[in-house]
Amino acid sequence: MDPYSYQWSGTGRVRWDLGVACCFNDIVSQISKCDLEIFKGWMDHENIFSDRILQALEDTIHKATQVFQNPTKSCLVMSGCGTSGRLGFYVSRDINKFLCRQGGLTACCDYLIAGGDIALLRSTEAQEDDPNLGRKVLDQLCAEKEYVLYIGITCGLSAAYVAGQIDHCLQNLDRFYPVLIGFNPLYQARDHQVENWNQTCASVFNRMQEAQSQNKAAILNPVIGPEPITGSSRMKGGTATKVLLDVIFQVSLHTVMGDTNRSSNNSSSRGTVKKLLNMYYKVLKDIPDRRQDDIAMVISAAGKSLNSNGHLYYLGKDHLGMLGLIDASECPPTYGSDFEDVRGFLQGGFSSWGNKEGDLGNSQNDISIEAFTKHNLLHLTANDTVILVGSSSVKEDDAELFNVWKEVKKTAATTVCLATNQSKSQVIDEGVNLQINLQIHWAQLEKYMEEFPTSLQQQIKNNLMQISTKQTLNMISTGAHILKGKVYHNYMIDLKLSNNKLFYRGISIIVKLLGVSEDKARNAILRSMYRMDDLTTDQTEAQISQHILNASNIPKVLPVTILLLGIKGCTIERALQTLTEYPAIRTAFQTLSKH
Ligand code: F1P
Repeated sequence: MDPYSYQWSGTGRVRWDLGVACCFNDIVSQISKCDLEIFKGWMDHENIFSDRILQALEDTIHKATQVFQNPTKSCLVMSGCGTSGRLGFYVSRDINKFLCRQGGLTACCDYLIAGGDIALLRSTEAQEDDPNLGRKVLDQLCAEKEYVLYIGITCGLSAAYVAGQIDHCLQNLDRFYPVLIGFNPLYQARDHQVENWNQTCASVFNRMQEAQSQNKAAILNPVIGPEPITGSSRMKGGTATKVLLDVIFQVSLHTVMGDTNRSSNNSSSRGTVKKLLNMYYKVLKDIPDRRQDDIAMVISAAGKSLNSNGHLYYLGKDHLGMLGLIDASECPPTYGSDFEDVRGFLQGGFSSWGNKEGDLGNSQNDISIEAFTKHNLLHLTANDTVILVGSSSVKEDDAELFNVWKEVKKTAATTVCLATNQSKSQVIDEGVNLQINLQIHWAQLEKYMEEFPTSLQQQIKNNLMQISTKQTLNMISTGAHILKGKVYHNYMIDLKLSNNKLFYRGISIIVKLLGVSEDKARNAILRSMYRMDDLTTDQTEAQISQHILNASNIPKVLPVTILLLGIKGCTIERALQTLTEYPAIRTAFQTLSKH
């Protein structure tokens, strides 16, 4: 069996070709099928319903319960890089809000993300490579706490930042209970050398096994199969992360909120976990099935916008609106797109976003509806698509959002409503061009909900609406970039090589696509990064962190590399000229190969 056929990090097998999916409905159904592997598992690996994984989930739930019961001396920290860090932030904020709404419970969740709060909006992957930084910020955050439930998330078991933190927990097991969330088997954890460290992700994560056998750690790594777009862990990996985190909190809060038997009764807690997982399965299957045509139409509109140098904007409020910003933040690193191409705005701006560092300041990062009104509204044209995320919860008293939406509908832009709790056939919004009704069939889920108190039922419903919204937004932005030619077979061929893992991912994509050796691929990538036909010795011999520092902001590194290697005698100048004429690398490659 080829061990790489299901690996996350850049080497996944082509199971389907999203780059040429023949119609938009195909994109929806292929991504949906792929998401369901979260529950069905992959080949004969341990999946989310395997005994060991369910046990690890229950152990984590038990520890979370203890933290919620003793919030002054303990805390719960979710940490990760990129999408994993953003989802940790998102969930921690959601749970804290829930805790504050319940009498007698105290907010005690916190988050860490490599690169700090700005990384919640903009990718800053270089810091993902730094285990010492990870350790330091965790240590500082928890200095006052006697007991910490630490949940480190790294879909590919590949982030040194998280490995540094787990290492810290393993050295302080009297205070820390580490949980690792990821979706590769442990033997596929990243084993590359980490600069300035004598360990690797694999060596640290493997050490967790011993702690797990002594009930001092938990490894939550169901294997869920490759991403629809190789390595794009924002999609299925992100969704699986949110499912696991949601279930951990839903069950532990259930216990804390009254059913005290539950914490000591593993079989009933296992039953609850399975019920919840089944609800997530049903929602993630049902909505794309029922709304395939609607989602496909929006993908088509968004793709046309990106293809004609227009924009895709998400407007929203609260938790559903935040998902628009998270989806947007992932587009530049994944597809090499400009920060302005896909952007999200939130009613209330940073105060509603709720990050620790508060207002992240300058107009470029402003996420408020006011900023959208000031800088974007007036420039909307027929080339833009604007999506109101969670539209059914936007009421007239949300004056800011309500009024701006009225104005958006008067422009030539394509307007889309993404509604979550509409009744079946209700018209969502007069005057809107397209709509996707993400209404969940609650009646079918009633039997699963019965055992939960009403306030928790509402929380579970919110979480299910969130997961469905996340999935739909991922489909739209992914589909739009496929239409823009940013995907070849199922590889993202314009990703930013902005950290060690992504540098190697770039090499492996080139090796796979062009059948060249690793050395050749690396050399051509460096030529493309430095925009030089002949590299200096300093350049060829520099550490990877140096290349990233020098050249990670250079655009179209992989497209240029593909042309350099794929076309005989192609120079940097010719590659760049060709990409100006044919911005979609697929077309550029096909055109040049004919000459
Ligand atoms: C973290 C991550 C991804 C991002 C990119 C770089 O991955 O930031 O979220 O899309 O692939 O890495 P992981 O640590 O969760 O595997």
